[in-house]
Amino acid sequence: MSEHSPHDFVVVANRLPVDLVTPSDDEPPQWQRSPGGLVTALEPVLRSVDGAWVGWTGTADIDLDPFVEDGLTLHPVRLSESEVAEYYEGFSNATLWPLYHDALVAPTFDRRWWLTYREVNRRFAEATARAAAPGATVWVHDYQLQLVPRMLRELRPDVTIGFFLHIPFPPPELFLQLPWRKAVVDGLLGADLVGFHLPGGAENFRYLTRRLFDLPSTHRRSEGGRIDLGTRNVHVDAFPISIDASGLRDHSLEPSTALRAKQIREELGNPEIFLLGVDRLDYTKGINVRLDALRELFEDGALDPYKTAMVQLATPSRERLEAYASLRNDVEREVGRINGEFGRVGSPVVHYIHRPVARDELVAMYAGADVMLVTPLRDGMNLVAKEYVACHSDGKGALVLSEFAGAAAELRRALLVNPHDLEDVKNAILAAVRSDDPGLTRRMRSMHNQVMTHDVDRWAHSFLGALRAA
Ligand code: ADQ
Repeated sequence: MSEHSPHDFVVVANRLPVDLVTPSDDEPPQWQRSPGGLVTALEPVLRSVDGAWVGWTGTADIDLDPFVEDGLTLHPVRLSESEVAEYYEGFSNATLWPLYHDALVAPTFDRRWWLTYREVNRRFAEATARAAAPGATVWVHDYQLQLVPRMLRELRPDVTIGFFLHIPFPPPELFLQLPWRKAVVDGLLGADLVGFHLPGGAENFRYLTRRLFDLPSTHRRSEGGRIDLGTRNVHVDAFPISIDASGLRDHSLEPSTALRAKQIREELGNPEIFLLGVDRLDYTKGINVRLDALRELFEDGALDPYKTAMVQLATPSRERLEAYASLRNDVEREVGRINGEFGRVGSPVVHYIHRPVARDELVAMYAGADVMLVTPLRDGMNLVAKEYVACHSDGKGALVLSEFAGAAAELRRALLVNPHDLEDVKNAILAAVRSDDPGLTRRMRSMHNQVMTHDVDRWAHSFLGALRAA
């Protein structure tokens, strides 16, 4: 089948699963697969039903026809420079992102951004309508595209539409601040199934449909929520996302991983305790929470800085936004402060890397770290916590995990902390560094089993199964 003929299964996401990269000035740009969990989960489904993927290339002002890359049919959506600023950086990342994450940073409400968000959502809906075969199944992803389900249903009443939100769906009193709240809820109600990471998100959404549109709904444990629109029903439920757990476990068990993990420890100066943080540099991730806790533990004399090393990987993210630039300053100041007070020549305490790290290196870090610090102030799920656990079939290591990460609902045996309570975080770190504690091994084994049996494949199938049933 050619890339121009319609497809029975279509994934719609802000970004395509490939990035346009230019290796050097003399070479033409090439497509590189971005190996995210979503692609890993959906690739087999896409291949088995001859599916297509609709999304933006990540570069402004590129006009491309649908094309096939590595066997996947891709339908690029064009965004202009100003649309990137208003739809993506503006409404998506400076309005919705902070609003949905407890308004940790004040959301900006800008009417222009909203109009552009609507316009771009329409373009995605139109591209999807062209890509979908009669009666196709369409799976729309995330907060950038909440109006697509309604717009697509108007264009193509024959298709089945699922929507999944990757970030938290906020409590009603926060969501109701949004001047365009009715339009967003109505946009989502265009879907047959709306999925969230947690039951709380689904409940918040169901409450809002009652409050804003007076829609009756029911909830049963076995079948989730059902909102009655009169002419049809919209199903809402929780589907906690996961990772390619066995792929990651196998990677962690390769001899080259063990070798690299040992080298990393040596490069860190063979510390007794190796702590790790891995995040996008985002204000929701609570990077300073763990740095503050660590500094205080050194100040109190509870931890010895000469025997401790921490690696903080922080991928650059949304750098043109003010809140992100100022977060970067704060994190870098705190890293400098700790190293200034407690580091020695040739051996800093905190090793901070503001770059994405290759997968092999990341897995070696996960496998080698004694303690993983995951302390977001709010996080939809947090895949890093699950990735660390998948790399510990050996039962070693300890996970300090924020109660405000979606992952805490499944990883109940982590050392759970309230990231707003610094004493709580410090105590958990102290409990985590007791590597001779057999209780830590029991915790890790139980979490490892949980992650191995609840992988991303199971997530995708459970969502698509529910969509078929809806
Ligand atoms: P994110 O906010 O991006 O995702 P997360 O779930 O932790 O957060 O995923 C980050 C991914 O990037 C992980 O796979 C991690 O390995 C990788 N990564 C992070 N830093 C890296 C680095 N320095 N080098 C290489 N790789 C790095 C959003 C939501 C989450 C939700 C996911 C999936 O905010 O809550 O879990 O979507 O739904």
